[in-house]
Amino acid sequence: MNHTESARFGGPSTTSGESTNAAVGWDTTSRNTVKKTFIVAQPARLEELGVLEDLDRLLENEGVDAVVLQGSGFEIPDIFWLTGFLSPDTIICLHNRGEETIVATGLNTLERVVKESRIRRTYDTSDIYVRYMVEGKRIADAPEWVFEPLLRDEFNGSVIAVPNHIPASTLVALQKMGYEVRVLPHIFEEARAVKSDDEVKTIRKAADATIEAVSKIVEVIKDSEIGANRRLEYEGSPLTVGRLKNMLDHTLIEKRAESAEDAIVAVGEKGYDFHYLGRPEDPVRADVPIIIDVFPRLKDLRYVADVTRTVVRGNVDNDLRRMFDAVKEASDAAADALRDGVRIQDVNMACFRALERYGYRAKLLDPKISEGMLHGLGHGIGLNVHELPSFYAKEGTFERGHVVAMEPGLYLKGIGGVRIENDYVVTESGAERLTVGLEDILFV
Ligand SMILES: [Mn+2]
Repeated sequence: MNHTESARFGGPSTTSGESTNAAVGWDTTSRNTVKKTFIVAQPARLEELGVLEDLDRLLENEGVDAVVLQGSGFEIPDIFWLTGFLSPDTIICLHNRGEETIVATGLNTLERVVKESRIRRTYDTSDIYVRYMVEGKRIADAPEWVFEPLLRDEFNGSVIAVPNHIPASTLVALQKMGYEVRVLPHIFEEARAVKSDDEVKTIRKAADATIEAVSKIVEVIKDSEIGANRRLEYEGSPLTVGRLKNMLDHTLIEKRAESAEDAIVAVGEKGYDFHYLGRPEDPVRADVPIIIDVFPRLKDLRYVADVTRTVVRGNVDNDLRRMFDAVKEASDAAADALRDGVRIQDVNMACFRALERYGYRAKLLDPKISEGMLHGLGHGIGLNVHELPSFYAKEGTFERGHVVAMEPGLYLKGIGGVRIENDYVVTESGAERLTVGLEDILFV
């Protein structure tokens, strides 16, 4: 009996639209596990939207028959992307090329996968997990206990791909079992690079939350009094970076979003170091650029946005104004250049040339410089803050469905930094901006 076919089509299926209505078909033909095949009425969104075709095509190009994942949806974005299952519990995914993904897990996690994920094929490992418990072991101590029956029953090929984040113990176990294992470090990231309409919609939600949070603290900076030594005061007490970040976090949490790591609030010359996060006790001052770079994740939907604004309260001298003008032009030039099929390096160059017109140089063209645009133009965004496409790719083009953050910036010693960052989805006719509703240049 072909277990794969039985798992896909053997169980009774529900056709009602109720996502919690799971029918259970029993399959006791497996040799040492009692296997339940669940057919649930969850919409298989990724399949329906054709996104999994990207993964299958990549696997085919690499000549592999399946890919295996192990971990939790919270820790491993690839697992959440493939299954829609958000949990701290470790699950094992087997994706045979061209077929529906199988999730192997047991006990109450299995029930939750059936109820909460879009997975329609499961492999019950409950009795194996009981054995781990009885013998006081964990999967890492004996991965073959679970992988041997799973692959024997559900895998018909010989070459298995694994991403870089597979546990080392599992990699070794798969090799010992005699499978040819190919490490494809970026296989899922490549598959994830082109977003579905649904994913773009979700990133737009993250973008809205981010813009609202940044807008709120820009208002606070605007409403602050300029006190002694040009330090800002808000509602009667000194305005610090810590206070601004707390306000940022409060707005985000109301939108069910939270800073993925931290946020950058860099005041004045400290912004020259474009990685400087800002310390809670840093005072917020007038007449200097304040870089606010926020890259939060939606708590439930997991996608991120990435927005930077540089705001000045008070006086803007000519040198600083010139930096803003240059960065704004670079930002617009890059956005104008971004479209389906354009070479990645051409978008970089559109940005750098705009800066050159103002006499500023880019480190990517001139590695010796210590002032100017000191970092790359941007990065893909999605379930991670930095993902494909890479703006450093020597060859390669942007494709329809890529979602990117572009963040031209200028950094001058003694002055600090000016950076503008917005998120875009690449379309056939150009770039559609997702981060809307807040001016790029903010003199308040
Ligand atoms: Mn960014």
